[in-house]
Amino acid sequence: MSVSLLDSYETVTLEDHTLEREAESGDPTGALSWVLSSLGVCARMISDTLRRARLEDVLGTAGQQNVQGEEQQKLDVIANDILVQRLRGRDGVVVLGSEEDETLLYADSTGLGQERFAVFFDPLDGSGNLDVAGGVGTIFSIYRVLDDPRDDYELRPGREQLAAGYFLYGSSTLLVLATEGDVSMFVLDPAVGTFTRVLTGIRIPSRGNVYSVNEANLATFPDGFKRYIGACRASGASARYAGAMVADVHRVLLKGGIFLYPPTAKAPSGKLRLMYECNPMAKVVKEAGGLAGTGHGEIMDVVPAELHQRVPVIIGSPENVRELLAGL
Ligand code: AFP
Repeated sequence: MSVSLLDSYETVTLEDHTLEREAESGDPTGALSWVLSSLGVCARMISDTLRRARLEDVLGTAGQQNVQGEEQQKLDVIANDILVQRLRGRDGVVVLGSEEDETLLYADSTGLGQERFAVFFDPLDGSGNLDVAGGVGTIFSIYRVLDDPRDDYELRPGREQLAAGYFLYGSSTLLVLATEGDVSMFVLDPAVGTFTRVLTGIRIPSRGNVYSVNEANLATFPDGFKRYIGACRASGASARYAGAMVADVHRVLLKGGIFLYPPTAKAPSGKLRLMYECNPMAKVVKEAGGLAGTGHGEIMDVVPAELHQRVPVIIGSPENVRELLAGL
């Protein structure tokens, strides 16, 4: 009997996966795969920088605030520079929108096969966790650009996202990628340097017993949210809150439950940003069979008025989200 070792080497990388999906969708130009591969390189660079941050003394604040008046960490600035520099030079990427930059950035790119993209990102979500080695992530959202953007690109609702996802820099570095009809997960293999697919066709559990919310703000939540959280407590549900949307939504995606950031007295329109936090997370969760709303409709239906717009967020397993919405 001959022994074949080939099966153990049959891995699917991020690039294999995206090329496969592009071919299936009848668009085998490889243009999107080119952008995702570039994001993968950025994530490897960010991941490496994070793992060495304490050794290289790049923790702590950068001594400046971002456009939203939030204290920037040195690593927020580094992660943003990595993404902007690499993506700006990538064929096909013509518009960039970052949490750390005040306005949209435009790149002069022709595009592979004339495919052109706008990419939005939160370079380092949860950066308040950096000093304590907690989970942080990079969130991204990609749109196809149809018209010539030349300095007046019109922001589009999340429903038009072509692909979205996040890198989570936790005990391992992983990527969750949502494309039309699929959510897949990849783990960075540090020895080989590739994102290797470990799960595909991810489905969120229809219900979960975890709720994830900053309960310190409870007193100023609207009444419907207060009642829902009271019901969660009474039902024996567990609370989990990492303070990084990436880490909290990732738990909900795999184990079920609900993640919330309701309006508060401090942030009456919600705290989390539509274009590079809520829309991409909504796409991931919805493509996996979950729900994502603002309390007044679907997140991905919101027509954006500006790059840094904030919205309230209710996201997670369909039964949990429906229960909350029914009581609002
Ligand atoms: P930072 O990136 O400034 O740490 O903010 C993280 C975040 O945008 C999101 O990832 C968290 O879910 C949320 O803010 C935490 O906010 P609170 O500290 O108000 O709970």
